[in-house]
Amino acid sequence: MIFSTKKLKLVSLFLLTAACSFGQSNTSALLPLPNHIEQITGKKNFTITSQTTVKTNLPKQAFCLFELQRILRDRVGQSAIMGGFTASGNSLIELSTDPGIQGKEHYVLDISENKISIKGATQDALFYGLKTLDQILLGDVCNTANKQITPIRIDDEPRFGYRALMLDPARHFLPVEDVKFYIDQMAKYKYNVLQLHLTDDQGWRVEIKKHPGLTETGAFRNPQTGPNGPDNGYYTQQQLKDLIQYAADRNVEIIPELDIPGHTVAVLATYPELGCTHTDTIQKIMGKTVDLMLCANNDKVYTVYDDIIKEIAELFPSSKIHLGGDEAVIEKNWTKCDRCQSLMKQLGYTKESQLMNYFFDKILASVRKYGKEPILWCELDNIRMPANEYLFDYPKDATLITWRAGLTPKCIELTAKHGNSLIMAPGEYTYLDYPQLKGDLPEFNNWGMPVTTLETCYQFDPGYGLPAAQHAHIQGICGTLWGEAIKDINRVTYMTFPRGLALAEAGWTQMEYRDWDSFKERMYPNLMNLMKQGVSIRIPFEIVPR
Ligand code: TNX
Repeated sequence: MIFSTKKLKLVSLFLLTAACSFGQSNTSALLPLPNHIEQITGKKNFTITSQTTVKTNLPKQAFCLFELQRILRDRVGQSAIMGGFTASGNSLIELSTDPGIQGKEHYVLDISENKISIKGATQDALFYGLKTLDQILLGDVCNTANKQITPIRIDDEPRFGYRALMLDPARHFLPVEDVKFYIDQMAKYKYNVLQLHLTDDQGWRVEIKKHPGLTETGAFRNPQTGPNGPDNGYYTQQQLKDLIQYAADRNVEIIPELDIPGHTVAVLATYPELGCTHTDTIQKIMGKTVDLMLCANNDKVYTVYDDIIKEIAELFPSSKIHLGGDEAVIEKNWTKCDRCQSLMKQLGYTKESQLMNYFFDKILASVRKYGKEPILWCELDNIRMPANEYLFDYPKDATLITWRAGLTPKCIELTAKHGNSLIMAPGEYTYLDYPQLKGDLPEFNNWGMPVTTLETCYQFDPGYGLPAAQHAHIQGICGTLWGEAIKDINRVTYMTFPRGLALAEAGWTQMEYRDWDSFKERMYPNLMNLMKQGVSIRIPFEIVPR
């Protein structure tokens, strides 16, 4: 084929730009993409030497200082001298809090010939500056190999303050060490919340000192398989304290979830008397998700849960407790229960679903009494309502999470109207238990679930394309990894990555900077890094050009 001169010029221009954009550089592995990057050209590189000194106003034991040393050791095989407050020199790393920088997670990373400066108002912000530095070193392999870093200035803060992943050790138990391993991966991508789904039909996974029966019975659905199988096990309060601190060091807050009034077989297996009048004698078998519920008109439900919420509130420093509220099959429980029916009459209710208000009024009173705020799954009860009418009776202090496929636009609209905060976990984009590709490992294709590909995940805009004023109440995102088919940590990470990278960018990066092609490029070094660090991930073969 013969090109015209004009065409040739175009082709060479294309080849030149392609060579530049495919060339490995200091931005090749930045993920989530920072919101402001300034390349500084024409200046000399920073060199890491045996004389590189750290200037800091942080206390000696600050986690960020250990993290800085770890990064230097792992990426360039060098540790820096801890010079403290007055350090100086021509290879200086300054890692200091600076109250002048607005925003809890806002960091400024400035690399010049003689100095790397990482500043932010909090240690959380500094931690993110370090994570970005780590990715600069990961991406710019040739310079890193020479212990060099090219000058750059990154001034970055997240689009959303709530960037969560959810684990479900209730369905299949995950030992503490595995949860820590997961938190390590979350921290690399600037996630800051781990929602722990601690109770469900399949298991009760948290020690409650006043009710030891909950774990004695509820944590071992298959006792003959040993104490630590995927079906068995629970976290002691001491283990959770340690886990909470481990997460906090990495700027991850753990939010506990106790799912009620449905998803409660593990409680009912221990205390059958907490169910409805007609379910007392049903044998409670933990294993499957079933329709049983706690009774709405049973004082013992409220006293036992007050005890539980008290201990949970004392244990978890988070200001929030998630109380579930999803998939309550009212017609098989409260509709048939003598006690619930008489309560309805007494209160003058016409629909059983109104008992949800009564139930959560009582439960949320305990949550507030112990100084916490509730989170609930957003259920718009369109099944029992006339078409296009939605029941919305949530109290204002409840943060809701939208999840049901198709209902998110309605959840956004109703929460805005009623003044509730909202977290985005729409099934279409953020369900990490859905298979990543049709025919991908059959065990993940149970229930004929919909497929959520990496590209679909990446298309997720947590603002749902709305103007900022209409989504100001959206706090952030949550990727949910339900555990029915997820039996161990390798499966957990396989289902999370690389889709968790796409969601991390959805939570952090402004839409105007997000781009699928750029994401794919930046993903590769990160996948290699995860694999090198022993994380089982899924390689997205379907997006590799053939
Ligand atoms: C729905 S999402 C559930 C979970 C299941 C999940 C499976 C939500 C609030 N409830 O109990 O594990 O679907 O995808």
